[in-house]
Amino acid sequence: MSLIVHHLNNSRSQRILWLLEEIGAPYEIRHYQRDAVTNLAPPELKAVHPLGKSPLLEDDGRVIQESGAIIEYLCERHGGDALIPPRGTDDHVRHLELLHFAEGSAMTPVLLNLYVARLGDAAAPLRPRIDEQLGAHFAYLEGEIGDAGHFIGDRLSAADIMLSFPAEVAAMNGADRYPRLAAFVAACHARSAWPHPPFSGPRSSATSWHPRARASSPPQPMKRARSTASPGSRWRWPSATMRRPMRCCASRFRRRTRGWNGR
Ligand SMILES: N[C@@H](CCC(=O)N[C@@H](CS)C(=O)NCC(=O)O)C(=O)O
Repeated sequence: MSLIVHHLNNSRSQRILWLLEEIGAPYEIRHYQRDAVTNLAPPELKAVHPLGKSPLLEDDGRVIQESGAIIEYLCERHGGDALIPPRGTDDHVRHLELLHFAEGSAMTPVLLNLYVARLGDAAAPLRPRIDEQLGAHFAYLEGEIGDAGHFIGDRLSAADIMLSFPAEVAAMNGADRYPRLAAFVAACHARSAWPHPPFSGPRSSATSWHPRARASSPPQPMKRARSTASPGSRWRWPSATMRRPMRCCASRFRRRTRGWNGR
């Protein structure tokens, strides 16, 4: 039985699709659409895992949650060894840190920013600390990219894949302040394995993200989500971040989504 990715549109699950394409493991996608108003995941995801979040990976009946764990699991068991530096090396330790930094640290100020923006002016007392933390985490990542354009050594690693999401947030909010992260994001988007979403527009909904993947439940056309952009914040939303990869195929497919405010 092949791997199944429970994939929510406009979500961090894109990293799992990217990794699977990089390692060439066969997989199926089960598609879930965010609610048009709340942008939350549909209740059907709770039937797969009690938290009802994506990504979720199913392998022979076992359901694995948490992007970093899924990525380590796939690298270990499904042909991604080359994306992890050899154990016992300094690079391996650095890789471990950065792989977990993506969800364990970098996403905290990003999500805080997302949530407090809903408070409008009431968020003002929190804003300096959140902005400072966003800046600190992104500046740290900017400094961790090597001259070869990767976080570890001179080739793509699983940490690169995990960090692509916070790097997109940084690049969308300050390409001038984070030129290395911006170049890194551009290089990620240029890889042939990067998952472009063909079903974000009016094209046939039976098409999955990637020609190699089989769509076992076809995606529904995306509905227009309510915009929740914060007038008080100088940071742009992760929604903008998630629109970035969609722009890759904007010439081919008209984009119909706006204002992703999902978690
Ligand atoms: N740390 C988790 C985060 C999972 C998560 O929060 N996923 C979001 C999408 S990016 C989600 O499913 N949100 C929908 C909801 O909370 O209803 C991971 O990386 O797997």
